[in-house]
Parts: sequence; structure tokens; C-alpha cells
Amino acid sequence: MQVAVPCMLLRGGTSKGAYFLAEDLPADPAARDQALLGIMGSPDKRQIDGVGGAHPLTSKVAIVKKSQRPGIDVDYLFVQVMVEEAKASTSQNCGNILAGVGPFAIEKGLVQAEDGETLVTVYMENTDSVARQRILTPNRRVQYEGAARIDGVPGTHAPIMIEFLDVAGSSCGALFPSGNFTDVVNGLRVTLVDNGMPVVMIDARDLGLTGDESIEALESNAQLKQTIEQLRLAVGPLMNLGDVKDKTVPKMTIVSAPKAGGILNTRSFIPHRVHDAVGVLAAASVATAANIPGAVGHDLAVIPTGRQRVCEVEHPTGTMGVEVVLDEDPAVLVPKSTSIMRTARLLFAGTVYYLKK
Ligand code: NQM
Repeated sequence: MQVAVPCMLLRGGTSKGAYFLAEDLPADPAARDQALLGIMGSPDKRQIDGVGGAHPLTSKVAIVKKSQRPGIDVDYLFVQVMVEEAKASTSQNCGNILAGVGPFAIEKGLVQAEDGETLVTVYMENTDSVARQRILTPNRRVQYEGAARIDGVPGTHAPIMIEFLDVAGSSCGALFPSGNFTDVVNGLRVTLVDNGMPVVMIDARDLGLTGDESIEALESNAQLKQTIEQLRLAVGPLMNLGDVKDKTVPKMTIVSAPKAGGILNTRSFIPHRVHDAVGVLAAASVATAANIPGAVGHDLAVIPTGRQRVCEVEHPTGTMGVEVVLDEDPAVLVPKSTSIMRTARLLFAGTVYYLKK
């Protein structure tokens, strides 16, 4: 039986996803995931029988509802729909897809737009944390066109400023969940950090790499992929994430000296494919750790000065600017806030269909 579901497709940052009102999807998580797998066309390498884009960065879902929480406009649940496996996971958040949540909420009437600029406060269900988005809304309509450029997306669009308020330890319980700045796991020196996204930082040199390798070179290196996956499975419990076999975290991020004026260069396994850029919250985690003496990558990092510092995290298609505001007390390692500029664009609004078996 074909089932019809109201849906919008938006590009959020450097990712693309299907956005739904919670009330339009089954409330039961198992039934909801079945629906999302059908909508995206998973499991299938090409997602040919669905609207997914055959890559983890384009097989993403946002489920949004009006919030009952004081001071919060909307609740956002992120779902990663696996491409080649019949699995959907809520084990991670996604800062790129978050960029489309405010526009979607305004388009759907969940948030009343101001004439000029609208502030949308989002509760991120996956990580029990809050983000504030500033969206341009002249004449109370979302403005998508503009002059802001983000690496990894062609052209320019309207800027969306996103401020993350309380994301340290969002999935792992602490900024450095193992209690150390550096651990040695499977013979490799790693930093385990969570400033919004669980990330494992590994020095490229320790893997026999330069850190400048292409995505294709990294994805076709079977031995490297095995080393990375074994490491990921080993650090899961150390990061309070338990068995991560079926999870999409932590993000395994190879760091090297910056090459383009940034703080640090990255290649991020998310966790099996290599990101075309770097995740928003993953970049927030990398930028935070790179600032801290003792963390992997700190010795390679070119660190800006000032308590409020823009850290450009380099990635395969450019850089991502993360504004980190440090605490007044240098002994406090958790940043006061982390902000990132993104753009988003409404691509499609209509009805999507899946086959209910
Ligand atoms: O880290 C991909 C993306 C992401 C995550 C992934 C993200 C973030 O770029 O906040 O945005 O790491 O699976 O969409």
C-alpha cells in the first residue's frame, strides 16, 4: 500500500534531508523508522526506490514539532537513515540538518516570523541540548537568497547564524569523557572529545598519512578503514557510548597541520564514509580540543588569540569557521558558547510516498 506523507526537502549546510512534522509520521519509533527507510529507499546502494541521495550526507531526516518546553520554540529529532543497511539511527545529532530546522519551522507555521529577523530556539532531542538560530525573514518570509558562502556548497545564500549553548558532553557526559586529554588505544594516541559531537582525533602521522589525502584515497584504503573501525569499536565504551557497532558515532577524525590558514586540517570518517567537508558539531568538537594543550593536534594547531576566537577547521572542500567563546576563567575548559554560520535552502515541498508492507 502506498502511504502519503507531507514532506519538505531542504539543504541544510553541506547536507540534504527530508523534513517532517512529527504528527505526520508514525509515533512508534519502529514504525517511524520503517516509514523513513521506505521514503529514503534503504537499504540500497543507490536508494533508487526512494528520495535518499545514496550517501550518508544526503540520507538524513529532521522530525520537528512545536515545543512544550519553556523558552524553546521547536523540538528537533535527527534521524540518520543508513544507505545500505535497513537501519535508522537517532544516536547522533546533526548540526548541518539543524540549519534547515528554523526555516522549516517558519514555513510550516510552527514559529511566527518577525518582519526582518527571526530567532528560533531549538531543543535538540538527540543530545538534550539547545541551539539558537537567527534567520532572515523580511516581510515575515524566510529569505534563502543572499551573499553568504559556505565551503562545500556552490553559490551564495542567506546566512543562518547558529549558536550552541550547552553542547559539551552532549552524548558522552563530559567534554573529555575518558577524563584525559589524550589516551592510547590500540597503540594509537587519540583525543576523545564531545563538544556537541563525539569525535576521536588521531594525528595523521600516526597512521602513516599526510592528512591531505583525497576522500577517494582514504575510502579505498582497506587497511586504514579496518584500523579506524577497530579503534572506533574500542573507544565506544571509553566515551560512554557503549557498543558503537550499530551507531554512527564517534566520528573518526584525522588531523594534520593546517595548510590553508586554518587552525587544523581534518579528514573525518562519519564513521565509514569520509565527509566531503566536516560536520558542524564535529568541527565544534575539533576546534575546542585543538585549543587545549595536551590534546592530539594542539601541537600542530595554529591557534587564534582572544577569548572570542574564530577557528577555521580545514576539510577536503575548504574550511568551516567555528567561533569559540572561552570562559573568563582559563581553568574552565568547556567553552561558553560555540557558533557557526550556515546556509540552508528549501528545495521541495509536497508529498512523499512509501510502500507499507
Ligand atoms: O557534526 C554528518 C553532517 C554531519 C554531521 C555526520 C554534522 C555535525 O555534516 O553536526 O553536521 O557526521 O554524519 O551533516
